[in-house]
Amino acid sequence: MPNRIDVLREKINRANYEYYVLDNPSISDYEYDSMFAELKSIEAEHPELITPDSPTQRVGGISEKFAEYKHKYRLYSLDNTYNDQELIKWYERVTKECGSEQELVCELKIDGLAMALSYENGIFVRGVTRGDGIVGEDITNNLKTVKAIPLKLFEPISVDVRGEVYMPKDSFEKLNEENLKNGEKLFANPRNAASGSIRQLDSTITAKRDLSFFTYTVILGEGSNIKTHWESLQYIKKLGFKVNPNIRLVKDIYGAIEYCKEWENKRFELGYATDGVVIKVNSLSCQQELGFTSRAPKWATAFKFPPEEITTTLKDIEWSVGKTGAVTPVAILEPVLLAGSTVSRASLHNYDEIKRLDVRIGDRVLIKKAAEIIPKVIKVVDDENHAKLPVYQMKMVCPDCSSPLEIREGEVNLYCSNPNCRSVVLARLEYWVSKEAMDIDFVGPSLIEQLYDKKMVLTPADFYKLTRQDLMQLDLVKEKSAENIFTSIEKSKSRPLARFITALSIRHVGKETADILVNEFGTLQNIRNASKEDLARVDGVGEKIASTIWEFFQKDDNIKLVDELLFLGIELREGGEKISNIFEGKTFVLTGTLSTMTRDEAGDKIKLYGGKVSSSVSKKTSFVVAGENPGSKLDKAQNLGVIILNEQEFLKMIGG
Ligand code: 0OW
Repeated sequence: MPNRIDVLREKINRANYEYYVLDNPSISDYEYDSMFAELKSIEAEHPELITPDSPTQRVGGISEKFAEYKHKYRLYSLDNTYNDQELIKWYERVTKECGSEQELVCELKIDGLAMALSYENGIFVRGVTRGDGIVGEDITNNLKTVKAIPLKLFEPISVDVRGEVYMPKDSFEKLNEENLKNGEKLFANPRNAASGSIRQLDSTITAKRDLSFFTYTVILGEGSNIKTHWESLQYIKKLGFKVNPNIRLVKDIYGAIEYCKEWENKRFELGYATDGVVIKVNSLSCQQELGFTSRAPKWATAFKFPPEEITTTLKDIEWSVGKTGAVTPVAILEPVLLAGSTVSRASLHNYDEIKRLDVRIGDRVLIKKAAEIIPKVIKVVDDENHAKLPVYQMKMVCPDCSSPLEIREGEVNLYCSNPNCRSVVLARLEYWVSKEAMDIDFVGPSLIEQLYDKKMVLTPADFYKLTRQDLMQLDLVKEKSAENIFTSIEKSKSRPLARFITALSIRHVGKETADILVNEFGTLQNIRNASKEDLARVDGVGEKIASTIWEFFQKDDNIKLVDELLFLGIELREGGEKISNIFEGKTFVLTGTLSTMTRDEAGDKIKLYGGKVSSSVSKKTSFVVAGENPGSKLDKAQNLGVIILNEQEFLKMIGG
């Protein structure tokens, strides 16, 4: 006779299954809550009776960090196709290899994060992020909070499954509304929100994020009599997992193409973000014959939906002043849902683009979002409304300080002519402290505005004159944060020379050009003394950038700034920053998210070992270091035969 605690567990797990897996609850929230409360109180009296599959065990504690875990079975990526022709080509390779026509299974490609789940005797024992497909992070506690992941299967078997953790769209909107209210950063899309939520060190935060999970792969043992992927999906459902209800078995590629066309628009009605369709050969023996490339199965392909376009109204054009004084236009739009997120601003690039498009305030405009970057205005919807609107006139004055704007030879941008323009100075100061520059924590835009408006910081050198007492004069800065800010500024005094050069906001000189200059000249003094010709001769610099660099170091204000920074104790890790030359002559490209360091930190390490870092893959690339969720750079490296390193292999090369 099962005791009360077993009955409660069974009922609550069943209720979770019906609610989170079947989307079809059979009991009220009230009934659920009272059973849950009863179970918690019994377990509180008899903690020795608690079992890992008890529904009360879904909210763990706080982890220090996530342990790495080497997957027992590798998690593969997917090759992409973008149109019917490519799909047909893929299918022809499949039928050529496997002989006759092949049935295919179509699955919506959930835009979330791939996870590997392990069960022992029906109990959930481990959940690991995909990582680089070979090594991931053990986030079992966090995954336990995802109620669509069963803690106990309907069969007491030991099995491994894979699926996608994701955040439903309405949970994403709700989370962003909360973050907006609390002045916290907003997530760009549900996938980023899911990523930020599932990798919380405090799983009680994860538990509040309303994540879900679709399962799509089960690793079948040798003895399995399952012959097709479709059957495996039914089996996954039978075990108690949530399988996407829109899967479809089709007889050939034309059925798959039809499915893709149907869902290209229907997907916006779904409660979760998708970015394409995954098409898989149904026959497992044919899958076996086809096998894998180095990163993806040949028996599956991802059809990617085209980046979306949508029409909305142009309400206004705002001009913002950047760190180089460039004044760029931003379209203020009637908010609209695009590619899974609400869009209210889009790029108009520059004044020439405004004239080329002939956009007018009040126009209906078509906007498009490629990859994950800010949407852009594609064209005006040329209708009778457009003809009635006045042509847009740009007031040729800076939107911030009203100084006249200047057009510089060979430039499309307009520039504020006032070097002391508040917006320009603030943008420069913000850039100085940014991650890719001097990387100063605890100093954000609002603090910089306070420091500037109180005339405590007008140039980057002024940061290094601040005392703790100065900082405590600022609003909301108490002793502890004054200490954090002061220490963080002090720490930034010893950064690699390339970061210092980057931080100076020299026009056209970002991280990559700064690296080139340091590799070439070795010390700041050599760069300051270099002639225009010396600079122009450097591969990757050229005439135009050479003159902006040379002019920068001729200007009195800049000479004074650099001398003052050095006087205030900035110690640049110059030529001697190379601690070995193992990477001499080697060029690296970094892609994806590394788990043990940021990409900037990895870049600094590569330079410490005499290597160079580039942002694009070419035949000259020596290595591509691929972290989690690598982008198209990995595909390009693959096609060019560039050596691909995962994070572990990279760390081994630097003795990490
Ligand atoms: N995101 C998905 C999805 C799916 C795996 C099996 C072998 C290689 C891919 O909905 N429905 N099916 C698969 O099948 N993968 C998916 O997502 C992949 C996993 C890794 C990168 C993509 O997110």
